[in-house]
Amino acid sequence: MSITVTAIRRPFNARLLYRWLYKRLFLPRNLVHGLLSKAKQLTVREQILHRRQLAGSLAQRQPGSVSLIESDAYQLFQPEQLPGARETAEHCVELYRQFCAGGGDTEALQRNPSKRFLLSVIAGNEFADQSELLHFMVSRPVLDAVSRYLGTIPVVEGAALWWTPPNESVQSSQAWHIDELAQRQVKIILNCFEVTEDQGPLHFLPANISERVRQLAGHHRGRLADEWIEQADAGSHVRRAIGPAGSGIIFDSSRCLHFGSRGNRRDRLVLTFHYLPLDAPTETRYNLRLSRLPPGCEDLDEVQRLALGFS
Ligand SMILES: O=C(O)CCC(=O)C(=O)O
Repeated sequence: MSITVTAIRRPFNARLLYRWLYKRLFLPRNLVHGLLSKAKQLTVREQILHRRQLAGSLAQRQPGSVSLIESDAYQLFQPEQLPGARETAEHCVELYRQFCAGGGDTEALQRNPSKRFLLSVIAGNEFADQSELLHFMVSRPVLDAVSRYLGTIPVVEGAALWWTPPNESVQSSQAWHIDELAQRQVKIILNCFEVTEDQGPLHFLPANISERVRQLAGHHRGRLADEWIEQADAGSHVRRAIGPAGSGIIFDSSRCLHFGSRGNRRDRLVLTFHYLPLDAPTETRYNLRLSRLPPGCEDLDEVQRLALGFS
């Protein structure tokens, strides 16, 4: 039986409005989040309900599969724990090789002379013809774990293949921060090369420790100085996403303090993508919003299609 697949109605893109309210007018984050989420809910009420119900009816977690628990909101994983992780990492390395062969690396460095980190090899809708990678992003063990944690079937809102060359800067996401664009979201960072200590691995704190540190520091927005981690006696809780190609981390980047790409002495290549509720307040700059289901994705089930924005 053939089914008709159509792009679902998506709420309006609130990025400009969010930036204006939060960054220009400096309104409190909770207020901005609440306003924008409410406005979005009005436009897609039925879908939100459907996604919540579907998330509630998911089967129990299989022993050994990934999961996120409320208190610490992260899980490090090894390649064998996530089906397809190793192959996905290999595929990304091939894309990076093609990027370099076409001079993309030189161009990216010239375009960003003062930013030698998280340079996009591909980003956002450029994933439209990467059906293998899209399959990995919506693979059921991960999607189910995320849906249980968020209480809804989310959308894969953004994706990027990031390359970080050697650098010595400490700016922007190289300093401790949370991702401020939602109250909760789940991000995956997949190591595509083996990542060791000298490749600027992601450093992070579990959510409950992050909350304690932020409270002590009175942190509401922006970056947090390293000293606060020591002051809060949280140094021993810092974790690193180090490991072979295909290893990585799944975590709530809006609750877990983190930074990465700091002090690289060697290149690092990571695939990142993240899941947000449909009514999340705002979008990222590497937004994935596909207008039609990409060829090669016809076999996806309903939950997976919803995560890519299709009925
Ligand atoms: O891995 C990194 O370099 C940092 C990533 C990061 O901060 C983020 O994805 O929000």
